[in-house]
Amino acid sequence: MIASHPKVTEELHAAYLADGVVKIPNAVSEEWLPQIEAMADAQLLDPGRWVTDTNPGARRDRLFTSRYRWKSDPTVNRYIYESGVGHIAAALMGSASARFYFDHLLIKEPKTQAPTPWHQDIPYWPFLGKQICSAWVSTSRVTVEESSLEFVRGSHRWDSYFAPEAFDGSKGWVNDFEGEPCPDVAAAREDYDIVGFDVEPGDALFFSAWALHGSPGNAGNGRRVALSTRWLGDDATWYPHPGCDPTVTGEDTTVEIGQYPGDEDLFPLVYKTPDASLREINS
Ligand SMILES: O=C(O)CCC(=O)C(=O)O
Repeated sequence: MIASHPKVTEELHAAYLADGVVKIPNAVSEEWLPQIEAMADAQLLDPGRWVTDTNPGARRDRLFTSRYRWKSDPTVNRYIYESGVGHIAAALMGSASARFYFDHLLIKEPKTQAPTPWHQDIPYWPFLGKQICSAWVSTSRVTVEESSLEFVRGSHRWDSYFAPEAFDGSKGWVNDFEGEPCPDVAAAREDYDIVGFDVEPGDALFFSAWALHGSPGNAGNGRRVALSTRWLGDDATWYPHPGCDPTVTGEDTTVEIGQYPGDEDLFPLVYKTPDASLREINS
């Protein structure tokens, strides 16, 4: 049986399938927001292992990201299991379950010039499958001008797989990928059906890993803190490849290429419908 959730109405589910993105108002209760902000402050002071940073140490004009903290950071760990976003993700993806892949903290200090470049998530990740999504939550009210996200509506259905690009412009693992570069959406916005979402604290943008998205710099005077969590549905399969994120590789798991990633230590099952057996999820 496919997951259902009171916040995922039929209209929202249909919009997710058609557009590749929806906003779920108040997806996350407000108690999480100061905890995420405190975790972000701590990361800026003492960054984790997997960081990108366009302007280290600056209080303005800086895009800082830190990912894969869930095993060591108690706030992120509790958020994954207790915030309920995994359940909503399962319902939107039309899946009976949601396994967790990784967390991604994205901070844009005031007056940050750097946009988050237009990209698809899936080529960065060692998975294939249509039931893979993110839940992006900002701790404060943000408009698109203050760096909320924009999407090319329906791009998750294009069947494209564009080369990943580092958010801070650096060379690195992404360069091992050989393939079609992402189109320059920013240079020809009128050619695309772009939809942007202003958000209130605790709203979540759920979007397919295949959807083309990005965000402008932060023209505002406040820090923008967002936590994006990544979710794997029933049809996800393991697909490590050159140019994908090195946080988790084939050396870390016994899952074989093409198999469902049922590795509890690396990709924990956070939600499943009461009647879903692990056998169903694996088939
Ligand atoms: O927060 C941002 O600027 C970008 C977020 C993003 O690309 C993602 O969560 O996949």
